[in-house]
Amino acid sequence: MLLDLSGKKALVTGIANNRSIAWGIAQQLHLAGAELGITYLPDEKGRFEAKVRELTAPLNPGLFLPMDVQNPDQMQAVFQRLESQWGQLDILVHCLAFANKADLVGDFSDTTAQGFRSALEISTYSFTSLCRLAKPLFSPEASVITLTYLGAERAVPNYNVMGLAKAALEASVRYLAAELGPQQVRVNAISAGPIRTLASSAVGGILDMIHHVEAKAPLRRTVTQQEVGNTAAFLASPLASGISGQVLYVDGGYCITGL
Ligand code: 0WD
Repeated sequence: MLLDLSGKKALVTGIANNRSIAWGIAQQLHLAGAELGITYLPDEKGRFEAKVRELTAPLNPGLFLPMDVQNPDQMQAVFQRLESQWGQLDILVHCLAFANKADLVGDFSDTTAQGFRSALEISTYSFTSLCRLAKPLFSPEASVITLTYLGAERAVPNYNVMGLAKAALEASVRYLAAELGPQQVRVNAISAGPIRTLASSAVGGILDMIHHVEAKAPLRRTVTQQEVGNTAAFLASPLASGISGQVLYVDGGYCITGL
């Protein structure tokens, strides 16, 4: 069986620029034949919108909509459009996260209640909200994908509150896989190795993390957005029809290493 997503409708969240992991995913889904819907985080001056619109134009997205996951009305509007224009959803990609910069450096115990709440609301609860809104629209054999990191299960310097958000996200994957499985919807996470992006540059010492992985990972390198995109395309396809509730590591093998 060849990887073929033609005729599938895919909603991709979290494209900020050409370094975004979501951009790598969108490109690979498009190459495999999927029709894309893109959401972007709106800002007052519309700079994000213009940048993401220009970047994604060559992929001819059938839907291009603002969605701040802290704005329930905006989220609902996306799914109303999706229902009226597409009628169903085959692939849902959740590829966004946020934590206060101050909470991504130094001592974990300094995390504020506000920082804790916003990290978990934006990075974790948004995944559950998206699945709830998409539930009536999922086609049989739909695939849901989110992005996580090893800091969910190990104490990684500076990752701090985001580690908790990712641990809760990985638990959400299991609960949502259990809930949506009877309607044949699969839910999985990709645990990516460190990649330089806008979001990761907020994590203190990200370059050191990347250099460490380059020295220690079995493949002696970190991974690319395209490699994560390839895995997302696989998970979205019938080739992965038996896989649900899993965390798949796309990290050059780093997570298996001891000393
Ligand atoms: O090393 C890395 N880059 C890794 C990233 C390793 C493993 C996992 N990940 C995860 C991230 O935690 C995240 O879940 O991959 C996902 C995508 O992150 P990215 O590609 O590294 O980051 P980026 O290109 O910045 O995209 C994340 C985007 C935001 O960008 P900024 O930098 O402006 O926060 O998430 C979006 C936004 O576009 N975003 C939101 N979207 C809707 N509503 C919101 C929001 N409230 N907040 C942030």
